[in-house]
Amino acid sequence: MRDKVIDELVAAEQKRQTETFTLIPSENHASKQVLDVLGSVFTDKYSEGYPGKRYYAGQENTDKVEQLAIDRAKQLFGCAHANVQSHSGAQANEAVYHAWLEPGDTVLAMDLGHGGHLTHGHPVTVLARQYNFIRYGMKDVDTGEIDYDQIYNLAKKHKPKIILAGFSAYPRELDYQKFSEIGHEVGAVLMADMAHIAGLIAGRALANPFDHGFHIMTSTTHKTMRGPRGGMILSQGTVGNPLKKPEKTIDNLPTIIDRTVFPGVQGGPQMHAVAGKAVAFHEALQPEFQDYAKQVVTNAKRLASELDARGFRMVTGGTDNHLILVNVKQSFDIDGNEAEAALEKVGLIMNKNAVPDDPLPPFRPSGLRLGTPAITSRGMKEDDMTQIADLMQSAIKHRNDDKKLDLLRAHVQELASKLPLPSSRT
Ligand code: DSN
Repeated sequence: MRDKVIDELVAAEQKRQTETFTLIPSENHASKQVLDVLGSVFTDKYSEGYPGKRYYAGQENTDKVEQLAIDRAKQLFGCAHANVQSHSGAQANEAVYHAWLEPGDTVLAMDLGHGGHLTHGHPVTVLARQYNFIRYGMKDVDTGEIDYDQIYNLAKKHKPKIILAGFSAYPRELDYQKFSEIGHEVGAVLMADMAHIAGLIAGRALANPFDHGFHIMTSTTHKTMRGPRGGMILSQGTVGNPLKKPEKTIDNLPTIIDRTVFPGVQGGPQMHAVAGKAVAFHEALQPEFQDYAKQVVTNAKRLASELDARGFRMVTGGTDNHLILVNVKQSFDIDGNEAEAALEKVGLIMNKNAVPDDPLPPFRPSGLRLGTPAITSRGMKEDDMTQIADLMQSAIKHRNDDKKLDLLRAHVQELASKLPLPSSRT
């Protein structure tokens, strides 16, 4: 018997997404084909191993699907190797650490409070029990300048095995060349966690760490990549046979990584997700995707300047990518929860977030994080950012006036009705 309750919840979620604007910077709207493939018969198949080297029969189609995903990822990012089996960005990072590090080895990574990610060694993670994480941060939170002298000094002192560039709440470009020079001087593997901006790199809107001597890039496939939820690991080096244990060298990273993903930390890959990744990479290889990636950044920059003009104080003063971090405590003397709730009432969906060295606790932080990947997928251009900024300002100003909030919500719904989700376009 069909589960009508879940059918109704899917329909309700479709309606919620259609009638609101998603401004959470790590969310996006996948295409119809990505959604179709995720619900395909590939979900039924076990494919432990890699194309041509499987532990189960019946792989004539899965082998082709995975090889296409691998080849397209390599083409998009200009690298020698791609592992598309990681179930998430967190698992991709975990696999890289286990591939290259011995217990107790040191990783130099960005502090969570300055924009890094939990998997970059936050003390609450299991990873922090196994490895020694040293953290760097911004020199100046008003400009977002990373303290490269601090990174150099920490690298000389602690001799990290991995130097990690990457973030989940940092609105500026990183200087990959500087990371690379430091990493090569101390003999560290250079790893870029590009989960947030991989689509912007693939779309040539932002710099590619591989152009600056990085060895490894990890990412999710659902954020700016606009594909299915999942992860991937890209690397340089020589691709070898993952069934044979190679010597631990930088050149052998591709093989070491493959062996660590499977059988090291995962069992069967989720072939419906791998097929969805292949579709998303195909979409990202089209010329229109470059227009999309550039528009995401143009929209974010314009939104930042419109917000600035309305009294929103932003960490680093603006943005170079898709992401904006507002200090709502400093701007309006409210916390991130109050701002998030008021904006949700009018149909603008974003998330509370800590600001650097936040005096408030993580569940009630001072900041609000937002971004433009999803609204750009719905077709918004830079001139539309004025309306978004106006609506945000009004929602915060009238946060205790339910009647006014209802009127604003009706206005958002009307705007949203003209911009259908990409998956519902024919
Ligand atoms: N949850 C993701 C984000 O929102 O940035 C990172 O893991």
